[in-house]
Amino acid sequence: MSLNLEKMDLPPRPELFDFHGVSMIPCFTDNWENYQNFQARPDDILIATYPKAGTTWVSYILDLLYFRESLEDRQTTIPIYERVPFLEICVPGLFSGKDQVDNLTTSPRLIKTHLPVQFVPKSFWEQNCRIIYVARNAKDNMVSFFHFDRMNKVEPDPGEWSSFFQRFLDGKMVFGSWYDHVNNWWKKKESYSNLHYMFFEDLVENTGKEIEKLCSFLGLSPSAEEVETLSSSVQFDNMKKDKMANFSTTPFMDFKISPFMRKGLLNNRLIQEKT
Ligand code: PPS
Repeated sequence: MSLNLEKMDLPPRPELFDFHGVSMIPCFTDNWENYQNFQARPDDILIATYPKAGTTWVSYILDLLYFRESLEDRQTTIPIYERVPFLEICVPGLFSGKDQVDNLTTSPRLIKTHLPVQFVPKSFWEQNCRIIYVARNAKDNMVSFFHFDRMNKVEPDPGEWSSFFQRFLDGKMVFGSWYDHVNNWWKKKESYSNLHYMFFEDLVENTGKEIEKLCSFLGLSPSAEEVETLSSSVQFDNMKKDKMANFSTTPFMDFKISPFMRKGLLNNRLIQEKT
């Protein structure tokens, strides 16, 4: 089933509820049974993050690494959220990320998730799939999440900054506590070796080096020139103006309130340097 967002009749903003100890909203739990039974393939690549930690950026890099040469119009005609489907998302009767993944014809399949590690369908572990986890510092992650919840009409109402800030500290966010998320994924590295844990800040500071590390994990060996070209095509300004990467094609995001790609800066580090 392809994603027909034009037909989407927007419901009121959802409320958070507790789901097996994690705050969630229905569009990520409605399809729980189905996506828990997802059948991964050994060459599937899962891109996992806490929301707003660089999912789109890493998805875009991987998509270019695998498909830039072979599928040239892919980058100009298919939005990134269809190239790299969001496994757990579902609007019953309209679309499901799991169906989108099942219908992918490309290989490897690139799959996005924000699930905390304990919610990842077991088949990914059984198939020993490659998993890339991206973590972002709490402050920038929280600020990005706040502006995202303001502009994304299918997220809970963020309210005022002060109450949002407290909720973030309390872990009452969609997909739960930032701390539990980054920490439990970090611990998973001890028992699961096919997990590449990377940091948003490193990607900002030295994109080429992080792409090289990614390639080494993925068993790819692009030339230095290819890495350089890729690194410049995925810089913030390029992605921000790319309609297929900046989410401007989604009707439930109000870009008059905030763009999806706001800053892409190391706010935290800039502040630290000034003080
Ligand atoms: S989502 O909705 O959870 O999938 O969002 P996600 O893609 O994880 O995170 C969005 C933030 O990542 C920033 N971003 C980038 N920063 C720098 N360079 C590049 N190329 C880039 N691509 C995405 C994006 O701007 C969001 O951060 P903020 O701070 O809100 O700008």
